[in-house]
Formats: sequence, structure tokens, C-alpha cells
Amino acid sequence: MATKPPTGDPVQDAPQVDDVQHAAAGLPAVAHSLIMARQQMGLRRTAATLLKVNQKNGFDCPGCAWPEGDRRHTAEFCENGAKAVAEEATLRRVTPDFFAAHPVSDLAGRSGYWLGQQGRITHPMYLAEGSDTYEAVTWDRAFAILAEELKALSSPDEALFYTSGRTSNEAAFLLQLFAREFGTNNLPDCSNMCHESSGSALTETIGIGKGSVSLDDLHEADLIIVAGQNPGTNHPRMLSALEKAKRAGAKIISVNPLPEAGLERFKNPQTPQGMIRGTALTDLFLQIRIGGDQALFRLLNKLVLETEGAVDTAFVAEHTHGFEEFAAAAREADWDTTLAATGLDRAGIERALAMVLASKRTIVCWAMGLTQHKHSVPTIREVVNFLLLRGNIGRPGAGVCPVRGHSNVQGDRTMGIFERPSDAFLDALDREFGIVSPRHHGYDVVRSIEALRDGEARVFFAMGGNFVGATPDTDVTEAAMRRAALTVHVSTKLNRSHAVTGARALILPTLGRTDKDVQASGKQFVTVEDSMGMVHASRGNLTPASPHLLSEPAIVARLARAVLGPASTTPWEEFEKDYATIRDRVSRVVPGFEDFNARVAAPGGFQLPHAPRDERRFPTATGLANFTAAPVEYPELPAGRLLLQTLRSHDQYNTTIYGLDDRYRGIKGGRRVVLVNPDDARALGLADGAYTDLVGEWRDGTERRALGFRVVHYPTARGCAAAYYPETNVLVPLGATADISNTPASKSVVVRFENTTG
Ligand SMILES: Nc1nc2c(c(=O)[nH]1)N[C@H]1C(S)=C(S)[C@@H](COP(=O)(O)OP(=O)(O)OC[C@H]3O[C@@H](n4cnc5c(=O)[nH]c(N)nc54)[C@H](O)[C@@H]3O)O[C@H]1N2
Ligand SMILES: Nc1nc2c(c(=O)[nH]1)N[C@H]1C(S)=C(S)[C@@H](COP(=O)(O)OP(=O)(O)OC[C@H]3O[C@@H](n4cnc5c(=O)[nH]c(N)nc54)[C@H](O)[C@@H]3O)O[C@H]1N2
Ligand SMILES: [Mo]
Repeated sequence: MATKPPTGDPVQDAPQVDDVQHAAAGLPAVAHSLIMARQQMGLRRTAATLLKVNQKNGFDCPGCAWPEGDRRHTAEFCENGAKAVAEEATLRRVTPDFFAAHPVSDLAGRSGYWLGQQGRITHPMYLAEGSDTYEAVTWDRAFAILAEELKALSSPDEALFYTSGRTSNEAAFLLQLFAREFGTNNLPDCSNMCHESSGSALTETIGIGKGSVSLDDLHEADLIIVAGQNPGTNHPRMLSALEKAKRAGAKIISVNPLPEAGLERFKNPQTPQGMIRGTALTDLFLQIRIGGDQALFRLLNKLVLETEGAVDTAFVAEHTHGFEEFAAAAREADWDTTLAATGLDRAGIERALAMVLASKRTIVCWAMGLTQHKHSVPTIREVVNFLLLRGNIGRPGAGVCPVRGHSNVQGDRTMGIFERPSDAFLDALDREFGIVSPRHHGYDVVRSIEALRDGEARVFFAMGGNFVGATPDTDVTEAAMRRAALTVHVSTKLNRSHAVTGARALILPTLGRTDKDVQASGKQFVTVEDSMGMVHASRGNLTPASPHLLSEPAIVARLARAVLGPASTTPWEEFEKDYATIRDRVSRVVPGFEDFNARVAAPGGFQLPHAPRDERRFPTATGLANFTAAPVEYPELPAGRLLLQTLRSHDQYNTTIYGLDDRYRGIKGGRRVVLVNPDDARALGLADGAYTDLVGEWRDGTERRALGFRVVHYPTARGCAAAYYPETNVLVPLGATADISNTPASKSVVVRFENTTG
């Protein structure tokens, strides 16, 4: 199996290398975002949109799930938020004429960058069986096709309903309700590839799969450990919070195989002084080997245990379970194994320990660098052990902070987008709607692909996202998708998933966050939940990209009516007319949403309850916070191989490619690069600038290839390499997933290098 760079693409991938940057944000970031915004939407629209991001009467930034703070300053946006807005508010259009000129076979040869650059989709489009060209279709006909295929299934479990995390609470609630009324829990979502490992680890240990800190906590912390996260690119507004914490005296440890510019120094564009000098953020950089975090935290835990008076014994006695077993396991930790697993030196770990012991309030933040490994769940549990030991959960300035990706990925899960819902949730849903939800679990993302591959699923419906672009094992996944009877994408923009279809396919164009949403009862707003459990309203203010778009709630409501017919007593028509009626139902089904409509009217919205944070109550199986004692694991590396992580460049939003530069890392004009430590590169005979194929080796003996990557000598940790996703998804085997959470292990792929031939 080999995946070649897409051909027929006017934009050539010719990466150049420039200096690595040591600071993030600042004037260049503002300038870059404005240039791109102007190119996409012109001056007037740029002003109309960018001033409304994250404002009281504006829309929620579709960029990321970082919370908004007090929402008072104008221009509370960051470079990547601005790019996300420009990408959506673009004036470019993909019309039926475009599809006539570009058959599916043509689209399939284009890069993701090219597809995204074509603009907003204007009409519902249908690809008939045997045809190579999408044609415009009426909404009624589109829903009739969907109903026909869904009703023809021999079981509701042959249908898959995927959600990407931009979907509003209202649309998500309707989609899961429809799926369950239809009869399936097959609700895979992007979270399965993202923070599922965090959810799994936290639910078992503290009783709720969400972070326990607020923005104020970050501002008040003594020590913030940022592990496996690149906020300068992916959560730029987090840098303001880190800066504020530093000003108040906090220390920051960054744990990462890469020296990420945003964590080194932050130039705050909102202050004149910040623009010039900036603030150094990281006090201690632990340049860890990929997958070494569990070993690091385990040793730190042992060292804390061995320090007189360091353990919060009162907290441990009153609030936790499993301490003895955990302590016994931690005492087994030894320096040699830890140094081998982490690639760190003793002095670095001892400095970290001193900072840990000096801190009364510690927060650990993390993202994909911790969640996408085989042993991610035990790694995150070890982080929880670390915090529990010194009582760092459930008091100000302390706690767990998994930093979410998509702007409403956390809210979608709260609304019931989950293939393994709790009985309590389904009971409440059934009571409210008089339905009988299926109780057996559904498929997550990886199992959905297997089901398509094995002919066990036949209809694939996606509420946003780019399923074949974002999922692992590209060749396997694309072949699986092509076996479907019908694939349907509710989308704003074109992507790879529209070109890799089942026998029939539909594209259902929808409103984005920035678009005005008017229904029969008047102008609507939707709601979202950020990474810290704050729920607030989002109102678009732009004239929609086309008069033919339907909102996401309207699409689900009409789909439900077409499929379920008069037998359904759910008021789908009412829901479409007035989203407040959806929120009324949510308030009776989902705990924490009581009086939803009234409370969301408050400026800034409201905070969802979180028992560990609010009352040091841990709703776990034991009723206490659970220490755990998993064996320490770390990836093994055969000689002549490196561990490859697949990550984001500065110019992309997941599979949406904004441009071909990765400014902070000094890469320009191309994406097919592989970053290798110069010493490893010399040992492997990889000259800077040489082209190499990446060959993924999997334990079952199979190999996967990604062709033609430019080698860049780069200061990553020894034994490690990095290249961008989604180009490298082809290297991640479908079976390579995290234990328990089943999240693709896309941050630790064993690869060897072969000279590019031809
Ligand atoms: N601009 C922009 N913003 C985004 C996104 C985007 O694509 N573009 N995506 C959004 C989404 S959905 C998500 S989930 C988040 C993702 O946010 P991040 O998790 O920051 O994204 P990645 O680029 O995957 O970066 C992973 C980081 O973990 C480090 N890392 C890799 N392996 C290890 C390891 O084993 N240990 C440690 N300690 N570190 C490791 C990498 O070097 C890198 O710094 O961002 C969200 N925000
Ligand atoms: N190798 C590797 N693979 C990964 C990752 C990795 O780090 N490495 N990261 C994983 C992670 S963390 C995630 S979250 C997933 C992301 O997986 P997805 O969420 O599926 O992918 P995105 O690229 O975010 O989806 C982009 C598409 O969403 C559509 N869209 C944008 N806005 C809207 C909207 O408002 N409504 C609707 N209906 N559609 C909209 C557009 O058509 C756009 O093309 O990828 C995962 N895959
Ligand atoms: Mo994500």
C-alpha cells in the first residue's frame, strides 16, 4: 500500500526551511490573520466578522474550545480563530456549475488544501449510483433518498451517524435523539480520535470525564504543567491565561518532544509592551521522548511519596481510594527505566520535582500528545495520581485541564453524542420523549470503519467533519467507505470525504457559526460548551453563503420527519421553528441544564456543575477519587527506526489546510516534511533536504508507506520524528489504538526511512 501525493494539483508541495521561531503571537500573527481574512472575505466582511468573535452578542469562535474569559475586549481573537472565521466567511462559492466542471474523479485527485480553497457549498448535491458527477437536488428529494436507504436497512445498527465537534448543542441533541428513536447508538464522533482517552481516564478516577479547572484557577496556580500540547498554534488564547498566571508568580513546566515557540515566549498582541518583548513562559522544558509521560509522572509520584510531608494525607484519607496499591506500584519506579523511557536527564527531573514540591496549587494541562498513544489511558490516570497525591483536585488554582479541540466537542458529548451512553441518560431521554432507546452500545470511529469494511454498516451520515480525511489507515478507510450504499455529509466546505463516497452520495450544505439563522419564529441562536464547562450562546450575523442552506437543527428535524414519519410523536417541526423548544427539552433530560433558556440569556452564559471541582465529591464506582496502579509502558523502538508523531502545522485546522507554511517551526511552502533530530538523521544517513519515504511498521508484520517527504533537521527529542496529519494518516494502522479508549495511536508510529525512488 502506498499513498502518493495527490496529483493534478496546481499548488505544488515544495517545502523550504527557514529559521525556527522562539516566540508566538505578536504583530506578525495579527498581520497574517488579517491578510488571509481579506483574501477570503474582503475588507467590509473582515471588519463585520472579526469584531464579533467571542463578543457578548456575537458568535462563538469556531477555532477551538478554549474559554472566552470576560468577553468584553474587542478583538478577542487570535490568529487561528481569525483564519477559521475567514475560511468560513469566505466569499468564494462552490456551485452546481463547479460540480459539473469537476467530476468526483477529478475531486479525488485534488489536495485537501485545494478542495477547501474553493469556497462555501451553495446547493444540496446528489451523486447517483454509477455517476461521476454530483448534481443539484431539492432538499425534499435529498431527504427522500436518505429515508429510502435508511428504511431499507435490515437493522438500524447498519447506519452510522458521525459528528464533528463544531455542531451546536441544539443540533447535537436532535441528532442523538433521532438516532435513538431510529434505533441505534451508532454515534461515533471526532472525540473518539481526540480526547476519548482523557474521558475514559477521568471518568474512572474522578467520576466525570471533563476538566476540573476554570480560567480563574489557571490565573491562581503556582505551577502549570503543559504536557503534550502546542497552544501557540492550537489554542493561542491559552497563552494569555499562561501569561497572566506567570505575572502572578506561577511557574510553567512544558513537557514535549518539540520546543514549541508558543510555550517559549508569548508576545501578547493586546498590550503594547507584550508586542515588543513578550513574556517568557516556560521555566523548565522537559524534552521528553514520545510516549514517555507515564514513566515520568510515575517517577515523580515515587519521589513525592518519598519526601517527608509532601503527600496531602488528609485529602488522601478522606477523598481517595486505592492509595496503598498505587503507592506500592509507584515505589517500584526506578531512575534507569524512567531515563530510558523519557530520554530525560536526572537533573531535569530533579528540577521538576523541586518545582512540584514548592507548589501548593498545581494544574496539569494536556492535549493530543498525551491522548493518542497505546497507553494513553494509564498515562492520564498517572497524571490524576500525581494531582491526587498533593490534594490538587477540588480547590482553587489546582486540577486537571484536558484542553479540548473543536469548539463544541465537549458540548456534543454532554448532549448525548456517545456510542456508549449511560442508562441514566437514556432513561431520561425515554421518559421525556416516550421512546425506547436501544441499550446495547454502538460503534465508535474505529469500529465504524471496521463495520463499513466488513459490510456490517451501509449508510454513513456525517454532521460536519471530514471522516475519511481525519481517520487512520487512509487506504483501508477509503476502501471501507466506498463499500457503503449511501454516504451523506452535512458540510460547509468541500473536503476529501465528498470525493470518497458510497454507491450514492449526498452533500447537504449548511449554515456555519458566522451565518445568521432565521427560522419561522424569528432569528435563532445556538449554544456551545467550552473546555471548562461554560455554556453560552452563539449568534451568527452574516447573510448566509446561499439562500439554499439549511441550519443543522433544521436538517436533522427534516431528516427525522422523512424517516420516522407520523409514527414519531416528537415535535420535530416545532424544534425547527424555534430552537428554544429544543433547549426546554434539554433542560429536562441533561443534568446541569435546568432553566436552560433563562440561564443562557445571562451574559457569558452559565457554568455546568462539576462535583469534584465544586464540592470535592467524586461520583465514581467507589464514591471516592480512585488512585490506579497500571504497569508502566512506553513504546519500544527497534534499531534504525524512529517514533513518528503526526501533528498539526500552524496553517491548518485539522484536515482544513489554510496555507502551506508552519511559521513557528520555520517551514514554508509545503507540508510533506519530516522533522528529525540531527543526530538521529546523521546516524540514519538522512541529509537535511533529502527526500525520503516513510515506512510504517506494525506489529502484525504489515507495512504502510507515505511517499516523498523532505527531511528537516530539527531539534526534536532523540528517537523521535514528526510529520503533519492528515498526510501521514496512511501510516497509522486501524488496529493501532489506545487500550480502553480505542483512540487511534497517531502520536507513536514506528517508522523507517527509505530513499525516495523515481
Ligand atoms: N489552529 C488550529 N487550532 C486547533 C486545531 C488545528 O488543527 N489548528 N485542532 C483543534 C483540535 S480538534 C485539537 S484536538 C487540538 C489539538 O491541539 P494539540 O494537541 O496541541 O495538537 P497537535 O498538533 O496534535 O500537537 C500535539 C503536541 O503534543 C506533542 N507531543 C507529541 N507526542 C508527545 C508525547 O508522547 N508526550 C508529550 N509530552 N508530548 C507529545 C507534540 O510535540 C505537540 O506539541 O487543537 C484544536 N485547535
Ligand atoms: N494522524 C492523525 N489523525 C488525527 C489527529 C491527529 O493528531 N493525527 N487528530 C484527530 C482529532 S484530535 C480530531 S478532532 C479529528 C478531526 O476530525 P473532523 O472533525 O472530522 O475533521 P475536520 O478537519 O475538523 O472537519 C473539517 C470539515 O468540517 C466541515 N465543517 C466546518 N464547519 C462546519 C460547520 O459549522 N458545520 C458543518 N456541518 N460542517 C462544518 C467542513 O466541511 C470541513 O471540511 O481528526 C483526528 N485525526
Ligand atoms: Mo480534536
